Amino acid sequence: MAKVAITRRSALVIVDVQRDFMPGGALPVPSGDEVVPVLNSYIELFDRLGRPVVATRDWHPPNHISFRPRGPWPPHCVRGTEGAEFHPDLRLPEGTIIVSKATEPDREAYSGFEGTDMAEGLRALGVRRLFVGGVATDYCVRATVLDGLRLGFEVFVLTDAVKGVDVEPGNSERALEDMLKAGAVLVELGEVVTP
Ligand code: VGL
Ligand code: ZN
Repeated sequence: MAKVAITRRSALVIVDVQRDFMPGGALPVPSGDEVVPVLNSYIELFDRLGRPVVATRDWHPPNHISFRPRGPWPPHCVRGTEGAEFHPDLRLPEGTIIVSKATEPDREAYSGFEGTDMAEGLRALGVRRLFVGGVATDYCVRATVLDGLRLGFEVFVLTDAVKGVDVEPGNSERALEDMLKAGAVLVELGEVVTP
């Protein structure tokens, strides 16, 4: 098993672990809540090492372009609503950097880098290596990982801490292949080592 180190220049990026993406929410990711305990394990590791933890959140205005009938999705993660809250069992540490995205009515933004200052914020902290988990594998995780690579970060995808929507069967598998092809590395908890 390949080992991957949480270096001094590493950060954990948790994508959109919000109530509306969980079973029972407005746009549920099947078994989406299963990422929560695994992410809590990663959070503990990063927090113990004093490495940054970033949590992105979909933070839509009520008339967002991605909502029917303008877009493909039911209304979800409307800023300030209960559905937009992080999963209550996600143990985000004090000092978590929260990145709100897709906040403009007429612009879709699946990536946590799109229209935000996440790249600048991470670079200012000296971060070069990202460990990315969350939902959905085939949308916001994929877009965030591909953007991270394009922006010059090393990106490790936490395969045991992501879940996809799979509107078409296989979409999450294909998304992981796309990330691999673009240069991402797939890892799981047992492969992550601390210095
Ligand atoms: C997402 C669909 C719509 C995601 C966000 O977080 O993956 N998917 N908005
Ligand atoms: Zn959305």
